[in-house]
Order: sequence, then structure tokens, then C-alpha cells
Amino acid sequence: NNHKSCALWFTGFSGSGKSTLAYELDCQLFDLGIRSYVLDGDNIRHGLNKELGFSSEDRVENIRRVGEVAKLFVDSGQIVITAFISPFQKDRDHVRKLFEHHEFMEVYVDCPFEICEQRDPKGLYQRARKGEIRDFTGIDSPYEPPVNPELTINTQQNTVHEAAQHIITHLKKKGII
Ligand code: GGZ
Repeated sequence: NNHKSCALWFTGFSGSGKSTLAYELDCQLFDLGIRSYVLDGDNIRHGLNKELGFSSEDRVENIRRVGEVAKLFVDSGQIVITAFISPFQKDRDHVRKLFEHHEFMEVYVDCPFEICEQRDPKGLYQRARKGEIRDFTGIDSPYEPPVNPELTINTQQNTVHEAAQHIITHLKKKGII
């Protein structure tokens, strides 16, 4: 299949649905005959970024490395989807600069904080509220919503299937796939 390479950079709170959406998109692309790859906490924070925690400094370094890895995927001709909170606009802007203009799309996985906290799929918000986890995004660590994202996907109002469809439509419109 003929497609262009690009990095789809998801950003949003824990529990906003970044990884779920990333893997749904990965599947929908596969069904179109397009191979893509998802980078998320599970395959990066447990390996390459093992020694990094959740202080601001460590998050900056986490995102810097993920940006460099994403760049390698794009150089190799693939579509890479990254699913990290990536809370700081400055760091997302730094990553953007690694790419050609058309190769990078910042995707705001937009879900109200209250809903993310209610969903609490891993019980982390509850633990953060109790003070068992420090530096938790949205509680005692900041999140800066994207200023000018290529796409905003609301995961409260859309099903995961619809949300992935929106991205597919955008990729077609931009001539990536
Ligand atoms: C935020 C945390 C924290 C703290 C552990 N703050 O919902 P999850 O579990 O699966 O996704 C969250 C993930 C965030 O890692 P990222 O690499 O995406 O963060 S960043 O981009 O800011 O570097 C959450 C879990 O790790 N987690 N502690 N304190 N999320």
C-alpha cells in the first residue's frame, strides 16, 4: 500500500483514551492495508525510559526521547502513533521541529478532567487524591492543552470507533493515506 509517513502525536490526560484510540486507529489502518506502530507508556516507559519518573524534568526527557524515536519511524517510512500525556506545550513544539511540516500532527485527545478522574481505569486518580502518588497530572502536576493542534478529538462525545474514523478522514484529506 502506498502512503506517506507521519507522526500522530496524541496528547491528553491520563484516562482520556489516548492508548485506546491509538490501538483502534492502528487496527483501522491495518484493515486499510497500512501498517503503523503505537508508542506508549507500556512499550517505552518499561524499556527505553525505565529510569524516568514523573517529575517535570523526567517528563521533559521522556517526551524528548519519544520524539526522537518517532522521528526514526517516520524516517523509515512508517506511520507512528504516540500516546503520552506530554503535558508541556514547549516540549511538543520541540518535537514538532524534528519533522517536516506535513509529517507531524498534534492530536488533542480531549476529555474533561472530571470525566478522566471518574473513569479512573487504573485507580491512579484515587491514589493521587489520597496522596499515595505525587506529581499526578491534573492534580498536583500541570497539563497545558494544545494551543494549535491539527486535530481535536473529543472522547467523551465520540465512540472510540468514531474517534479513529475522524483521524482516518483527516489523513485521507491531507493525502497521507
Ligand atoms: C501521570 C502517571 C503518573 C503521574 C503513573 N502522572 O493512565 P495511564 O497511567 O496508563 O497513563 C499514565 C502514564 C503517563 O505516562 P506518560 O509517559 O504518558 O506521561 S508524560 O507524557 O507526562 O511523561 C498513568 C501513569 O503513566 N502514571 N504516575 N504521576 N500519569
